[in-house]
Amino acid sequence: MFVDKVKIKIKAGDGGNGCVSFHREKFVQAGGPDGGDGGRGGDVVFIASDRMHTLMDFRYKRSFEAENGKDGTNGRRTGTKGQSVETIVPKGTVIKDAETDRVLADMFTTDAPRVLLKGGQGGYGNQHFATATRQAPNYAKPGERGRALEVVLELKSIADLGLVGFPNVGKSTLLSVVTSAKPKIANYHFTTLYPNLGICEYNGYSFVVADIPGIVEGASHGIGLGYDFLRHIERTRMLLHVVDISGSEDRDPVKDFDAIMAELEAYGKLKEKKMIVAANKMDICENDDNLNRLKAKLEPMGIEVYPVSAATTQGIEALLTAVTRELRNMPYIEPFEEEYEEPAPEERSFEITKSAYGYEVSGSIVDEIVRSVNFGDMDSLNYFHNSLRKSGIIDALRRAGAKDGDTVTIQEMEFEFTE
Ligand SMILES: Nc1nc2c(ncn2[C@@H]2O[C@H](COP(=O)(O)OP(=O)(O)OP(=O)(O)O)[C@@H](O)[C@H]2O)c(=O)[nH]1
Ligand SMILES: [Mg+2]
Repeated sequence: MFVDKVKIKIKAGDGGNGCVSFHREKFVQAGGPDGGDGGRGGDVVFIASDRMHTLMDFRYKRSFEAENGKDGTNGRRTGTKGQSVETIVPKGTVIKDAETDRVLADMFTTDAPRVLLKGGQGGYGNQHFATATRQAPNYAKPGERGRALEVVLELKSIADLGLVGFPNVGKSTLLSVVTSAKPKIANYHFTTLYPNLGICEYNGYSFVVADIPGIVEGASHGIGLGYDFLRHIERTRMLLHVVDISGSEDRDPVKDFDAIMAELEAYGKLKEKKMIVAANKMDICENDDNLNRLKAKLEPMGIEVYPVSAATTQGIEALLTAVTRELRNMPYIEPFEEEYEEPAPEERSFEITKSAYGYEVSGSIVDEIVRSVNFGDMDSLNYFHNSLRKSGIIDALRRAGAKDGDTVTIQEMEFEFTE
């Protein structure tokens, strides 16, 4: 089975929590704080490979999570960093944000691993919170949470020359003749079900050829195999349009040509690509009528037509000479523009609701502050109060009408409001 589009979930590792600990040693009383920092969470990394050709593996595994960082421990020991998760995708895979459809990365080359999500930072241990007046800080910072994201992987093959045409015209045969690829070839429609790539070397020039399934009239409406697979020739520099010039199966090569062009146009930009035509199966042509009709139509449009036989290899050299002449003068295709933004730290917010009993504060800021506090400790409570003030919660409560002595509920804990 061939899979070239999948949706997966990725998540960076959470940072480990900072540790609360105090130095203990024989004969040393009241040692200082020595809680280590949490380790960083692992990253989510993508690597492109040219030995993988489909996204099939992702049908079975759709979730990729990096390891969390370990918590810090006593003796100022930093927790170990979480293992990154390295995901291998076929070269040419485009990674998009499933929600916004923005291109996050185009895995265009095999030598550039991409960090898509960075692991969360580890939290500071209590060793960092000692000051002259606060020698026994009883709190530490929790680790930062790793970000999670849903992404769409889309394989868009990277090739120089794309073969297009009706089914059974000899596209795969041609690929097998000009490259060492061994595609399936048979005398029926839709023999090719997924793209085959091969490398052609001709007169010291080498280029990648992509053979795709046949296109029929109405492919853009889902007839035949549809036309989604055209994404695999989107990035080619040039198209080689193969027609069965012998008109076998009672087909008319000129009409076939038009039908394919209509489908390419329906797909989008493909019609603007440079195109050369291979009039294939010349070996079984009774005369040159079809060839002459096709030439008469296309040559005035600037489209060259080369009579060939993939079966006997007649005309192949002239065709390859023309193809390499064009390719040599064409710029290479650029990767897609990436719209990656360093993910903003999770939107931190809070909300105040007023009830008959007083005020309730909720939201991600509160969760984080509460996670880092030891409510059994006076110092820690001061730190808590300070954090509430710094994040604007005290002001917001006052604006909402809170007065000294009012009850404020934060995560099921009740406090008396004091300015
Ligand atoms: N006589 C003759 N037969 C050919 C030639 N090229 C291909 N064929 C035959 O045409 C049939 C179809 O060839 P394929 O290469 O599978 O055609 P295709 O265009 O890839 O077909 P799909 O994958 O179905 O789109 C096979 O039986 C080939 O042997 C040729 O130049 N001359
Ligand atoms: Mg084929």
